[in-house]
Amino acid sequence: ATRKKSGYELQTLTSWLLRQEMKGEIDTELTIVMSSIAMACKQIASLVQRAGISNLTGVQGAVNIQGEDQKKLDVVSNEVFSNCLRSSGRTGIIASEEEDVPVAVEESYSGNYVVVFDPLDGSSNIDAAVSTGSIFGIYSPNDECLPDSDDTSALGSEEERCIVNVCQPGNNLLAAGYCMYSSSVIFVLTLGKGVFAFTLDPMYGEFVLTQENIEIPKAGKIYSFNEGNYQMWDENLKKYIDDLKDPGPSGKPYSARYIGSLVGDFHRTLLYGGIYGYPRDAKSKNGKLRLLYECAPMSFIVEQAGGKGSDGHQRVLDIQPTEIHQRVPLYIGSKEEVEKLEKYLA
Ligand code: AHM
Ligand code: MG
Repeated sequence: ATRKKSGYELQTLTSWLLRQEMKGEIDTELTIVMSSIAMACKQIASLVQRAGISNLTGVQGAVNIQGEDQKKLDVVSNEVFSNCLRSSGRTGIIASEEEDVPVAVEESYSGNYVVVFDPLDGSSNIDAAVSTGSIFGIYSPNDECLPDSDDTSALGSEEERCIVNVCQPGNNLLAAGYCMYSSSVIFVLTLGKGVFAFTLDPMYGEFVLTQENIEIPKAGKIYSFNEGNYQMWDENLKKYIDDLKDPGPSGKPYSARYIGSLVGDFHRTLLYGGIYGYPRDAKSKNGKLRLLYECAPMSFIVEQAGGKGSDGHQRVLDIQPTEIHQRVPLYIGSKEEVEKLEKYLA
């Protein structure tokens, strides 16, 4: 018999995950990994909100592998994320934007899942209290590189094995999501069956389900590119952007919106429609964004919402990574908008 729903019933992320587990959509292990990620995001949300107060902003001095200044909060967020995943006891390998190479979780803690993440993306926004976010993707171990016998020597070092496990195409993702630290803290998740959003209720300290089966508008007249790079772009891309600005018969050109935070720019695109792009240019032949923990998880989410994620020529999810910190151009958003751009680049 179906019980009448009381007006006071909130669906929290925890109860939603347990329901997915009962329905057989995910196993217990993945439920635990997801919960530990949610816990990490709550901790990072609190760190970001208190950043100015706790004097956590500013450069720590170290430069990460991509040659960028590492902010204190990036480092702290990376530790928070790694610690939560380790203590879940269900993660085998983790790869982070902030670490040079993926690492195997120590034997006593380790489980199966492979988790890729960017613990604090868009961190140049922190000092001005503008939106940032965390991005993650979860894979099963890559069977092709699992040892058939006890002889693991053929597989090379532990580091090599970790890299093979992590370098999987987005098509293999089991789950992906992000948490946006903005005027609200919003956790967006897909387990491969639709996209769901949960808002952190500061009163309860819990993520509460606020949007089910999100669908991105088929088209949308907002474009989100760092146009400061215009002079360095390919001619066909310049033509595309010029055409978006043409008011045409309707008298209404596209609107420009750019936060400089992938999570924030993506979240707006998901809800309002339009296109976000980070193209290749004369200086960076593969653009800026990282395939594994930025472009692939976002592409999985957008496809689950009925949109598209492309490198300009092919689906991002079809790209086989060859390196952990590989960059690819990214064009993501409403289906019709991404297809229109692909025609210009063809
Ligand atoms: P980060 O991982 O170093 O924070 O860089 C990624 C960020 C994205 O969030 C954002 O979309 C992009 O870099 C903005 O780059 P730019 O400042 O070149 O426009
Ligand atoms: Mg990043």
